[in-house]
Amino acid sequence: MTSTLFSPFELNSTLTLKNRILMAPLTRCMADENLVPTEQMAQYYARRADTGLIISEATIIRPDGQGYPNTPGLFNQAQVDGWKKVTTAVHNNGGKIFAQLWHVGRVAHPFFFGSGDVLSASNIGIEGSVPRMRNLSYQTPRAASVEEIAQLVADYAKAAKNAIAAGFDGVEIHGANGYLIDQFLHLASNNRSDEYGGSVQNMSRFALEVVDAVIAAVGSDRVALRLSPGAYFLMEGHHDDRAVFDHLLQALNSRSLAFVHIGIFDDSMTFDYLGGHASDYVRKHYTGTLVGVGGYTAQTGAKAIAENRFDLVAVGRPMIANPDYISRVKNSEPLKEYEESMLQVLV
Ligand code: FNR
Ligand code: 8K6
Repeated sequence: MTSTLFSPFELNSTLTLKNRILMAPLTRCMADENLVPTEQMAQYYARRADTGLIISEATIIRPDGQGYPNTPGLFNQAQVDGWKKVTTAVHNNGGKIFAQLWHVGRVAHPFFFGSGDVLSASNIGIEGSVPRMRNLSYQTPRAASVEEIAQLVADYAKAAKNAIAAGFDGVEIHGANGYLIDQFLHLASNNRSDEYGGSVQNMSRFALEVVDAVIAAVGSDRVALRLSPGAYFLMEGHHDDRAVFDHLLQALNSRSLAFVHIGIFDDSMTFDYLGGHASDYVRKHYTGTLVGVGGYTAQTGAKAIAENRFDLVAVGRPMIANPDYISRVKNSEPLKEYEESMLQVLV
């Protein structure tokens, strides 16, 4: 029974969603050579405006946050103008859209931004190479200094302001999937001994500073956060990670965010150190609106919401395969199966 998905959901006094199905953030690597969103991207998002909320593909806050080709930015006027076309097209079709704010940290490659260091929480690198550009191996990052951390926090806030100037309804801070903020939150990538490492308070500090700066910039009603307490991508899990997330989620309870969103590919995964599914773990510790994701259909998403496991469901790959996902589900029409080859064009 999916009808519960199609009733409006009040996120807060500023934003009400027309249904409970979100378009998950999906990197498409289709921005132009200056990382400006294109007209094709505007049409692609506009076709999905009947979802309750679109979360944009991850969008870099500054040049050294880039780790994949042609990912859009939100750090100059041309990019703001490009995104304005996207948000206008979505709004004209009656939709709402948040920008996902991204810095990849140690997953960055200077190939994309010229000279300069790759920054992370610590000087702990990852193995492997940039997808689609296998000749570019990942570099050992440099631990950001306290001054550089302050600048990063300011740059997240500036990108959030740019997002609002570009017409977005809000922002989702990308704190998940092994990227910069997540690199501060996990033991495998943070061995600092200053105020940003070594204790649960210190390891949570960068994430909370970014959250607070972005809230100060655009207001808490328009700010969401994506988190991966269960390490599954570009990150190794550690038994003691849990205490960090226990602390972080408790601290987030008093921040009045629009929502927290699980960062995971398949929510049927379980994590020993979290005592089960990542979504169930966050539900237990976080009292605000929670978005579940990862392998859900409209049916299984509706069931999870009915069981109070989360409040809203985000859909990723099926949304790539089916621009008309919402009407197909509403009318019980069959869905097209997602295939990786679909990533080559914006349909
Ligand atoms: C993703 N995902 C993702 N997550 C994120 O936070 N920012 C992003 O830019 C991307 N980009 C991205 C690209 C592609 C091609 C895929 C397949 C996935 C993860 C995505 O938001 C979602 O969590 C997963 O796809 C799981 O949901 P589904 O696809 O099972 O509904
Ligand atoms: C060039 C394309 C760049 C796409 C970047 C974002 C892709 C995110 C996809 C996440 C995939 C995670 C798969 C990990 C599964 C691990 C299961 C243990």
